[in-house]
Amino acid sequence: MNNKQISIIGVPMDLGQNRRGVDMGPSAIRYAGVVERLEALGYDVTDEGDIIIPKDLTTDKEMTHLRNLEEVIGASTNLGNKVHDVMENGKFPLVLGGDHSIAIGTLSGLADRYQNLGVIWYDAHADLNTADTSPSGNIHGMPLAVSIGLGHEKLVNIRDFAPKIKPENVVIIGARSVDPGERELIKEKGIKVFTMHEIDKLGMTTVMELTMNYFKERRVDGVHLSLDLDGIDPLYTPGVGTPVPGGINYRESHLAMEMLYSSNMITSAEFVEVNPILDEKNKTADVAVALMGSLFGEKLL
Ligand code: HAR
Ligand code: MN
Ligand code: MN
Ligand code: MN
Repeated sequence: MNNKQISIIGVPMDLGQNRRGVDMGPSAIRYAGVVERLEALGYDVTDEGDIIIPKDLTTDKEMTHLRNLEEVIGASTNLGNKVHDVMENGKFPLVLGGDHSIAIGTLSGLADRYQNLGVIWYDAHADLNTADTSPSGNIHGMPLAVSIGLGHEKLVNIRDFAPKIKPENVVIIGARSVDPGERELIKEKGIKVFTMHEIDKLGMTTVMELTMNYFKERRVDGVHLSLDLDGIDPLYTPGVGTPVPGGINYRESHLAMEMLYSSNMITSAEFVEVNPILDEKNKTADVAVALMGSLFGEKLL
């Protein structure tokens, strides 16, 4: 990691889905010792505190295909502005979620700095739904679609420009629950996906080498890691709202983070979907912090 200065941004957001508790994710990750862990590696860490999340004022929750749309727009804009400011100050943005809808805000803040940003989407899901294809109306199933410019106009145009990223600069890793509309979009846009099938077949080492070579070929000017804790098998990270069995295991995930560290490619990161209410003794936040350790250069020996 070239940048030795990290800014932590908490996003206590739970309005992108309908299970309570994921708003406590940033607290759980702080409690698991994120600041101390990164400081021990020699980083200068600033905790910027939490983004303000507008209060959920919607009464007709079942009436909309975009649950809590206005609040998500407000929070995403606040987060995007904050991420932008952190980068202006030359610091590495490390965003703690919160549900995955926050990626809309994070990417909106990164996008005016990086013209050709690569994105790793480490997730059981593709998060490529729009209001038309979503089975749930939950915006946390939509952030990748929104960021490539597809979906509700107000979401797509957060911070007044679109799209934020190019579909051909995205690599999804760990997918195993993909909706029909998402599958079509992946084909149509040629989005690179390493499903669990490829991870099993090729092994994580090859998957990460292919990912990094792909970004080099695309000549990206930065790489954002968007890590949804449900990408990992729920055996290790049970504290997530939408667990899917058959996921990436603990050591494979560490290997992936270690290889990203060695590649020197990562320029920002977010860790999302930690829900301490659904967890077992803060296990999921502990895994998140352990993975951050590897991402930022922790060695076994
Ligand atoms: N694909 C489903 C939907 O759109 C489930 C989304 C699941 N949630 C997440 N995102 N945690 O990765 O509703
Ligand atoms: Mn996700
Ligand atoms: Mn700017
Ligand atoms: Mn997910």
